[in-house]
Amino acid sequence: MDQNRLRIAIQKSGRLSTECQKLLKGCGVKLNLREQRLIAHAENMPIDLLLVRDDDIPGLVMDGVVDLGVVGENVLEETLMERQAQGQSADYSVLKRLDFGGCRLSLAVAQEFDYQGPESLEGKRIATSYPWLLKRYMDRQGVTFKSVMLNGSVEVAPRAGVADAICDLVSTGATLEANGLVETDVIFRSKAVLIQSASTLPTAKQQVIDRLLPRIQGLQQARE
Ligand code: PRT
Ligand code: ZN
Repeated sequence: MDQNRLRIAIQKSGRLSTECQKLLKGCGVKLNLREQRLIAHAENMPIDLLLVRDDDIPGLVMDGVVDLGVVGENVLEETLMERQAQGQSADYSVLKRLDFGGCRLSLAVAQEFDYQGPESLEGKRIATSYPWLLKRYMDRQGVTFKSVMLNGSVEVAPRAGVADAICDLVSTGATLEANGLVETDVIFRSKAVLIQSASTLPTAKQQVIDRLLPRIQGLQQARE
């Protein structure tokens, strides 16, 4: 990779990818994304895009492998807590909270569960992809529980007898409803954010960021 080109990590395919590409396009960045490769070079600006899984984006930024990244605050905060616990570098700064990717991380139980509050989950198994965010919330509630780590199909865990409750992302609530679950506690509210690595950038790269930011600001204002 060319050291002089600004490196931005975005989700390759998923809920954030279309919006990210739209954002860059709106900033005047011309991309050739036809071939689904790891790296895409902007044609008219010194920018290289890294197309990766969203879970990898915070680490790439915190390790200084890329200069910028767009990721959900849920993934960012979870990675931050995990890396801090493991003594890994976890520095970054948020350049902009974006107006897409909105969702909430919530606890949910089966309709027939007699839920009286987080204390109803004392000693229970909770399926989640966000064990750190869940633990922080439950610690604050003074409730101990067993975490069942699942990276997919979290919503079927109660029916499958794998867990008593779940902690998963919700946007419309349709997935919970379809699985006979009821949302009980919102534990984290999230949107996509543009983050920057903590390392000092060469002037040329910083100038590209200084050109992009007002454009992003303008795009978001236009959509309000
Ligand atoms: O492959 P990769 O690892 O990159 O993608 P992924 O499958 O891990 O993530 P993806 O594309 O599903 O989500 C990327 C990001 O979008 C998340 O980290 C959130 O920041 C944001 N986001 C916004 C959501 C949702 N809304 C959302 N509804 N992420 C996931 N969901 C899922 C949720 O997990 C549940 O399965 O959608 C379902 C619930 O939706 P509703 O509308 O039925 O409530
Ligand atoms: Zn992911």
